[in-house]
Amino acid sequence: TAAGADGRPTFYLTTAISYPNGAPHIGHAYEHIATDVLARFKRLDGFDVRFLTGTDEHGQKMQQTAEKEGITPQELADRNSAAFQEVDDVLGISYDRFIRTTDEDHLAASQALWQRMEENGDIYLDSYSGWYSVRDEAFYGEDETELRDDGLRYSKETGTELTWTEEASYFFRLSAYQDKLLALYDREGFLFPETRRNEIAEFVRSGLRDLSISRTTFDWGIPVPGSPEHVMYVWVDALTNYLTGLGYPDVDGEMFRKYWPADVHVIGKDIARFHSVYWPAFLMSAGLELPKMVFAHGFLYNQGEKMSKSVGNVIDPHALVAEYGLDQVRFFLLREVSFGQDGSYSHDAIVSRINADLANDLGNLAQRSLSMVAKNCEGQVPAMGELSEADRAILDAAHDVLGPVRQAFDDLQFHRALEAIWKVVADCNRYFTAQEPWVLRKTDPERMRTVLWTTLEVVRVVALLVQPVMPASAARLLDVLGQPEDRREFSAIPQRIVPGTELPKPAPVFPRYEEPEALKN
Ligand code: ME8
Repeated sequence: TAAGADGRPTFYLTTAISYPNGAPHIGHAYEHIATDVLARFKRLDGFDVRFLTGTDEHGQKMQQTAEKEGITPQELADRNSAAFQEVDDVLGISYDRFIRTTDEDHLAASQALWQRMEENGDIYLDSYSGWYSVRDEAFYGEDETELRDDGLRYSKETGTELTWTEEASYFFRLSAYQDKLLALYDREGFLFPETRRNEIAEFVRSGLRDLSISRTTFDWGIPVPGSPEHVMYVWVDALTNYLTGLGYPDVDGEMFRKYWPADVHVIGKDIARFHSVYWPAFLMSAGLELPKMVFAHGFLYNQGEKMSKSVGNVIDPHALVAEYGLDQVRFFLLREVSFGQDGSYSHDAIVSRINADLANDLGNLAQRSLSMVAKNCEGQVPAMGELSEADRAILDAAHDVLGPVRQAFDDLQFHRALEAIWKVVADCNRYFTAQEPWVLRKTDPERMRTVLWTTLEVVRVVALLVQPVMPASAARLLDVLGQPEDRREFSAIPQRIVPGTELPKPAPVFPRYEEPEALKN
C-alpha cells in the first residue's frame, strides 16, 4: 500500500454506482453498509481512506424509464439520485464523495479514458448486430440466449428480455486481452471470492469477442470524442467513475497519485464480468495500474425469495432501520451472511440476532459489569490487584483478537471478524459467571474489583472493535466506559482502561426487540 504525505498508508475503496431508475432497496443498502464498515475499520486502523459511491445515470434503461414516466432522463436521475443519497445518509455511509455520472468532471474523465484507449489502437468503428438486454445494460452472444415459448429471446444467465440491435458502433479490442486477463487471475487472484474467479476465468478462456462500446440509437450518454452521434456504452462511462473520483485525467494530481490503484471495488456477483474482464482490459489499454481487488458479494433475498417489484416483496431500507434500528440492521447483515455468498433476510432471523448476540451476549455483559461498578466502586473504574490466570487468559483473548479480525477484514470476511469478536464476548460472559463477583463483594472485595476491572477492559476492547459495524452503539458503550475521543482508534487497544476513570451512570446500549402486540398472536 502506498503511503500518504503524513506517512499513513492509503486505502481507496468503492461501491458499485447504482442505477437510479428506481428506488434504492436492501440489496443496495447491503453493499453500501459492507463497504462502509470496511472504510471505517481502515480509518480506525490508521489508514488514510478514500471512499467513493454514487449513481450510474446514463444508458438506455434510464432513458426508457424516463420515457415511461413522462419525464426527462435528467429529471429521473435527479429525483432518484437524491433518494440514493438520502438512504446513504440514513444508513450512516461515510463516503468521501457521492459521484453522479452526470457530473461535469465525469464527462471529461470518460472522454479522456476513451482517447487513451483509442491512442493505443484498441478502438475501431464497425457495426453491431446482436442481442441487448436493456435491464442488464449488457450484450449477449447467441449462445448466451434462449428462445422461450412466448416467442421472445431471453438471457440464460439473468432471465432478462433481449432486443435485437443493429447499429453503427465503436468496438474495443477485448479479444487482444484474453491472455493478459488469464495471467492476471492466475498471478494475483484479482477477483474474489475464488468461485467467481473460476467462473470468469472459464468465460475468458472460452474466447473473448471484441466489445461494442458505443450506441447510436439513443442519445442519453456521454458523447464519443470526435463522433458526437455516438454515445458511450453506459458501462464504459460507469466504470470510469472510479477514476473520476480521484481527479482523472489529472494523473499527476495529488489525489490520483495518493489513492490509485484502488484497493478494492466492492460489487455484487451479477456485475463481476464488467469489473474483472472489461475494466482491467480498459485500464491496461489506457496504461493505468489495475485495482488490487474486486470483491463480488452475494445477493440478498427476502426469506429465500428474489425481491422484485412484481412480487411486492422489495424491502425498503428506511422501513428496516425504523423497525429494528440502524446498528442492529448493520450488525445483522454482516453477521448473518457470509460475505461473498447469497444471504436471506427475515424478521425472525434479525430478531434472533438482536436478542441473542446484542442484547443477551454483549449488552448483558456490559450492563452486568457496569452496574456492579456503579454500585460497588463509587462509579469509577476499579483498581485491579494481582491478576489470576483466568484474568490473564480472558485479557489476552481480547487483546489478541485484533490480529485475526484485521485479517478477516482484509479478506472482506466480515462474518468471521464478528464471529471472532463474539467468541471473546462469550468467553468473557463465562468468565464473569465463573468468577461470581457478586459473591466476592462480601468475601474478597479486592478480588471483586480485579474481576470487574478485567471485565470492563474486555468490554472496552470489544466496543473499540465493533465501532465500524455499529458506530452509534459502540460510541455509547465507549461513553459509559468513560473513554475519551482520542482513545478510540485501534492503536488504543493495548492501552488498558485506567483505574479511577469516572464513569457516567450506566445505561443499556442494546435493548431487546419486543414483538409489537399485533404480531404476537
Ligand atoms: O449494476 N442483493 O447498478 P444496480 C445484493 N449501475 N446486492 C444487490 C442486489 C441484491 N438483491 N441487487 C443489486 C449496477 N445488488 C450498475 C453498476 S458499477 C461501475 C455500475 C447490487 O443499481 C449489484 O450487484 O443494478 C450492484 O453491485 C449494486 O447493487 C448496484 O446495482
